Amino acid sequence: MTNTCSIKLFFATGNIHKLNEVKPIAERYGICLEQMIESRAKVEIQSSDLIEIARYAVLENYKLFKKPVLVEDAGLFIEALNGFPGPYSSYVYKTIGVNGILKLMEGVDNRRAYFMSVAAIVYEPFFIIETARVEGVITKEPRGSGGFGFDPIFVPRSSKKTFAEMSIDEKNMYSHRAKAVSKAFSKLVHLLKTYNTL
Ligand code: ITT
Repeated sequence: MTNTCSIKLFFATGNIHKLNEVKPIAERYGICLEQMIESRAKVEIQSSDLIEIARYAVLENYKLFKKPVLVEDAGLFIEALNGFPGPYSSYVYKTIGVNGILKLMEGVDNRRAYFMSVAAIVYEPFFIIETARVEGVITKEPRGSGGFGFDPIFVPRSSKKTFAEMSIDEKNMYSHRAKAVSKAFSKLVHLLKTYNTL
């Protein structure tokens, strides 16, 4: 790992919280992240597979902008709801939201759930895709005001706090996103070193 910024990556996301979470992790690998602010920052397809969504988005962004690009796609998978909302998390959050999920979970004892993240990078000539998940439980009430999305109702295993009750650094110690992007950044640095481009 290095502390200087020797690699630049454009993060294709419309979500500033994701950028704020990933930036400090990228810096540890000597990677400077810049948000891709062009109007088609994130090209999405509807698919039931997060890996397919991330792969398509990163390749489309690279084709359009010809810049080294990172895409990170995530979803919440609730066991008692057969993995719902999963790849539809964004739409479900915008429509029924946190309270809608809590309503669907009323009277349900099995609160187990996980977040999954897929981090995909195109950095010519390399294509990297890494996944990670964090297991946890869905609370009965929303708690905390930090973070975004379903953070107020998710408690990762071995913590008592919801993601929304944590600082960014604390969330990054547990999160699906921190794990997936760390794996992808580590692989990128390794490839660049191996091929003497760093
Ligand atoms: P992009 O522009 O990067 O696509 P997004 O907000 O649409 O940003 P995702 O597609 O990765 O993000 O995630 C889909 C939804 O899943 C997101 O809107 C949240 O509601 C939820 N989600 C994903 N990661 C989360 C996290 O770390 N904490 C809470 N909710 C999360």
